[in-house]
Amino acid sequence: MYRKHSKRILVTGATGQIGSELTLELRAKYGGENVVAAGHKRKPGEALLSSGPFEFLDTTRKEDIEKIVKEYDVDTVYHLAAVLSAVGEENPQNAWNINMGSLYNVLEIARQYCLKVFWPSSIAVFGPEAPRVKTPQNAVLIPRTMYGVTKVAGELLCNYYFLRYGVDVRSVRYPGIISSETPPGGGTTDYAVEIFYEAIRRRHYTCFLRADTVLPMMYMPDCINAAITLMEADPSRVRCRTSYNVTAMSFSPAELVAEIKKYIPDFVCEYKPDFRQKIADSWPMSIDDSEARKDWGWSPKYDLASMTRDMIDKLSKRFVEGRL
Ligand code: AKB
Repeated sequence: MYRKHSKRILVTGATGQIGSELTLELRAKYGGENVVAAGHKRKPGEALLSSGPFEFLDTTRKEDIEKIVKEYDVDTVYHLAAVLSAVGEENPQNAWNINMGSLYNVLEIARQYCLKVFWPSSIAVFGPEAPRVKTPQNAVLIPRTMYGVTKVAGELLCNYYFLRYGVDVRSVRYPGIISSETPPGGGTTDYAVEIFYEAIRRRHYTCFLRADTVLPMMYMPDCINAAITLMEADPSRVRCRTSYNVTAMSFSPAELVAEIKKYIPDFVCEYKPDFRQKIADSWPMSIDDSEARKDWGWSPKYDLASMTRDMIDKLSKRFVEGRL
């Protein structure tokens, strides 16, 4: 069931927060023409369009995914298309249909065409019954959001396809992802990206979480590195086929504000918690990722200080150039 060399990769959700940067990294590594970006935006960004093939794709339509897999002779899929936690609570039925429907389609196609699959799970698999500090890999999974429900069901489905059909599917449970290129959409951890844009543009931000809400987070270079390192690991090192805990740092909005103020001293943050507070309160504050470190050498590079420095540096340059 394992193919030795990846030659053609399909990235679904390629116009999203993770997809837009992961696709470029995969193209740099494997060649632009070998990485097909697929998304549901009719007009993706210039960087995606000019560096390799782009296909419009609705991942709930199995035949459309299959068409791309056949046309490009795809052997590896990074399946990122999904509805996130906050948007998922606005329309849980839609979140179930998109998240589960598209994963099921990808796994079925992987079974039929012998594909290797990367699929991101999330810290949203945990609920209040799990220990909230240093949440272990095998803690109880009773999420309170539909997004979390789809991630738990998705992990079980991945494990099933591995055990039953030998599909080489690999997954990590991402914490909140902070990035400078494409903003996230519809997550509970999105404040940690929005705050940088608003700090630079307006010196003011209204945060939708309480000042003391600690959540696990990761900077985009580490997020990409986790996906590619896991996908390149020898199969014998991938002992977990549900999903690996991974993390890089944990902080609260107040701690992030203090770090940003080192660069923008007159920055002011107000706090007006909304429905997302309840979601955040049901999630871990920190994650134990020792199994990922032990099994396939996971090791993040960025902490709160180095991530903040890099974000401020990148976004300030764009602001000065009038591109923010
Ligand atoms: C979200 O906030 O929904 C995501 C996640 C933690 O999976 N960023």
